Amino acid sequence: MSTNNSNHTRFKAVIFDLDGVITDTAHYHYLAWKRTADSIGAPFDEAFNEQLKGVDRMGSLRLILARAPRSFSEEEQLALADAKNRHYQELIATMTPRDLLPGALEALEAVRAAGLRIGLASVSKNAFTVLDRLGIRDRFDDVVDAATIRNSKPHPEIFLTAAEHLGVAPADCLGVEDAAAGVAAIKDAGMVAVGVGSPDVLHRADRVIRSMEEFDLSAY
Ligand code: B16
Ligand code: MG
Repeated sequence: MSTNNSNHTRFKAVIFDLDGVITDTAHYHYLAWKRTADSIGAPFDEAFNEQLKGVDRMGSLRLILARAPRSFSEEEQLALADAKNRHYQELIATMTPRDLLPGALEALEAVRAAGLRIGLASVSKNAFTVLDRLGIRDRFDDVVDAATIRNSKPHPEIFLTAAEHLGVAPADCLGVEDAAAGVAAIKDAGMVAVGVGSPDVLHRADRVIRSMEEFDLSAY
């Protein structure tokens, strides 16, 4: 465990992704999309799911439907997205503070101890519910409301919005992401990117750590 309380950092803010960084809701998204995809005969597995990380709900559905055996009307698409979201909400309703990923809380504490601002950049419209279930909403100076974001990751909009809300220049922000689309969003926002996961997937990240337990503010 190398999470570090050092004040030696050149950054003024850290902006975290939620799914896959703070908690493993990525798995719940997978389960909910898998059931939807199975119901319409569209192929779906963990590898394909990787492409959906950081992509908003309708964008994810479009990627799934591109592999489905028939086309779907707009009305059918909305019904499918709604069914997925209801299933996802059933799954996250069971979450507790025990669902914080190892090292996530320590990372938030280290950033706070170093006197930096803390933001959350999740395109999930369920992010506030998840933060409340985890009991950590008040640890963020700003949580971007996904409903106000027009462009999903990999577009940099959500990270730029978080920086603006925090009153910090993008160049002074460190972004933390588990998805390739999210790392691209951080880099295109002009920030330094920490990837959490595999270097093969997160090749645009400035540094990749295997888990949040390796997060070290003084390493960048
Ligand atoms: P919702 P992030 C993203 O959150 C997920 O990675 C992505 O898989 C999901 O489709 C998206 O949120 C939308 O979520 O359906 O709850 O609005 O990675 O930006 O925290
Ligand atoms: Mg994520």
